[in-house]
Amino acid sequence: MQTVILAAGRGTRMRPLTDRRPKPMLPVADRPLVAHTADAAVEAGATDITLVVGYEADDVRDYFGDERAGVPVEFAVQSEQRGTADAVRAAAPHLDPDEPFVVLNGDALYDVPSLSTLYEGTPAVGSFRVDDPSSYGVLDTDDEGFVTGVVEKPEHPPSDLVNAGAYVFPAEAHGWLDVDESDRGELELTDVLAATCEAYDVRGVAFDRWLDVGRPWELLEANEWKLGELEPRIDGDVSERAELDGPVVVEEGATVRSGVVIEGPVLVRSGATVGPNAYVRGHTLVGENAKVGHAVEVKNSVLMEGATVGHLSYVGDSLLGRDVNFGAGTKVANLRHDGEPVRQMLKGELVSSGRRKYGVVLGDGVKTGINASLNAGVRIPTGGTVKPGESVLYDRIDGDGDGA
Ligand code: TTP
Repeated sequence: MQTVILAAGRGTRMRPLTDRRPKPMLPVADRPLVAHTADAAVEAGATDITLVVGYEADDVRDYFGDERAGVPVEFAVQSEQRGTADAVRAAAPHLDPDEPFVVLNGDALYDVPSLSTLYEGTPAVGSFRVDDPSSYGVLDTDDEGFVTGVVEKPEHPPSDLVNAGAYVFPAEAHGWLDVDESDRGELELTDVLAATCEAYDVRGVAFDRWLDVGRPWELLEANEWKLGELEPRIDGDVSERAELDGPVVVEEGATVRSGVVIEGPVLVRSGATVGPNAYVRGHTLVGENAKVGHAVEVKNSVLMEGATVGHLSYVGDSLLGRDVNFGAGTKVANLRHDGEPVRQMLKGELVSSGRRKYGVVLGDGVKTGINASLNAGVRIPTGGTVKPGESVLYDRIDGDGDGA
């Protein structure tokens, strides 16, 4: 079925990681986030893919080219982010108006068997069961279990099924894309779904696994998921005196030196070096050309391309942007003394990450001096510096808050 993947978002909640790249291009294990969406779509039955791009569009274009696993890929530009219905409207010239179409959010991970079930019939909407749906769009259903609509952030949720941003629309819906602006000033795909629910019995397909990747800690969760699925493989240069336990992938061109202990799931990408004498623990991505040096411990973290943690450092539950450089002895805190979930500033508000263990989010090119210490939940902007011996207790993005 023809498939539209929405990848035009600015990803402001992911700042500073999205200062220079669109959110769908953030790394999740061995490929960008949106590549997981596209690959799941191909496996589920996409016959052609239109990627809607906007912010930093060339990054997405350059990565995909004109096909993915034999399925043709085209690009539609949404120049202004006016909402998800507007994004699909931008894709319309690439679609066959006489055929149904699938729409997927390009910043979500879907499990393939569930997505395949979604592709099996028209119309349908994907959902995911959560304990507290009140902060999501929640599906309302009739007595027969068909979806009647989506209620945004309801005080009294009509079900525990949240909208997973995955839809199969009938051909008629091509004519229903001109929706009115919603209360929050956007042109929303849920209004196209509402029109579809009026005309059709819409199936709700509950996904077994799903993850919306909108906030920085969700990028850690996405990597936890996808690193856990990697098949162990050693193509790089690994010292006989290194110890690799559990699922570990060392790509061709990567080096693991003596005295290193790696506990998978861990992916060491091409050009990266680990060690000597480093300890890399589960769910860590050591990105292309990144370096983890002597007496460094890294746990449950993402080191993007070229990030360097050279000597005597601890990095836990953290996201390090491209070419970040840690001075010797830099330490990251990832736990509050009161054991409460670590909080982080997001769009001017202090938000709970829901994680007891959560470290820092550093923009591309951040440099720390020797013996710097970084408090749990702190973000440092792209190109930011931390002085030697400095303790960064509070968030540094736009001065938008005073606490972590
Ligand atoms: P959101 O997560 O709501 O928006 P975003 O990605 O810009 O993130 P943030 O709120 O942090 O700024 O978007 C959901 C999906 O829809 C995502 O895949 C991006 C896509 N999208 C578009 O392609 N065009 C749009 O106009 C909007 C609003 C979203």
